[in-house]
Amino acid sequence: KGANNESRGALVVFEGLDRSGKTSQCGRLLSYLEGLGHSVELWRFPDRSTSVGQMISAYLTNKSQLDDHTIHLLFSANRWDKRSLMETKLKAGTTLIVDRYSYSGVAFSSAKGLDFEWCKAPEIGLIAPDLVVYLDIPAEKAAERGGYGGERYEQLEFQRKVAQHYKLLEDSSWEIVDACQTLEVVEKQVKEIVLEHVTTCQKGKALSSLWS
Ligand code: NYM
Repeated sequence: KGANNESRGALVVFEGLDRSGKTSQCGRLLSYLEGLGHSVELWRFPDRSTSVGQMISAYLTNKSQLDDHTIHLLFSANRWDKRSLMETKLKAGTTLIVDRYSYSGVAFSSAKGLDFEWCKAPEIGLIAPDLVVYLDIPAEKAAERGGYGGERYEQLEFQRKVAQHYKLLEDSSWEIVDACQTLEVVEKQVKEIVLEHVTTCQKGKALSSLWS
């Protein structure tokens, strides 16, 4: 739990291509921070449990077809649905580890050919992460990792484009971790980076908004 009433939780986002190891690393980080006595929760986007999330899930599993703009706005709406709860949790001192966020939203949709600035617009005003851990892996290497599932977007050529668009989103909140290393080495680097940021937030760093 936080050291005093003013200390807030950190918003830590994981980004990277499909099969870059985000989900494994998020799980390990969660146990680590819990073990240190922090109040921490693991979230993910898309959150498939909400009504918007179910529409997104149907789209990703090819059970429904949607215009590219429409699905982009649904992904964004899925985050807006959680914005106020996110703020409440952070202010109450809970650190949130989030598996994908607005950067996925923009990188995947703009890789399809949608205008980059248009893709960013609906994300404006969401809470800005204190830290974005980008798990960096070439699309070819990610594809070798047990192959992709059958969901939309899980194709080598498309993932290459997504990687190019992710690069355009990098800002000072990003830490790039080489995801070609072993799970254990990545885990160690992630823990060090995250702990430093959690401490900074406890010391009173203000929350800010995307994209500024
Ligand atoms: N995805 C995810 C988007 O296209 N836009 C978004 O805003 C988000 C959060 O959904 N291939 C894509 C990236 C993934 C897919 O994510 C499902 P996951 O982490 O495999 O459940």
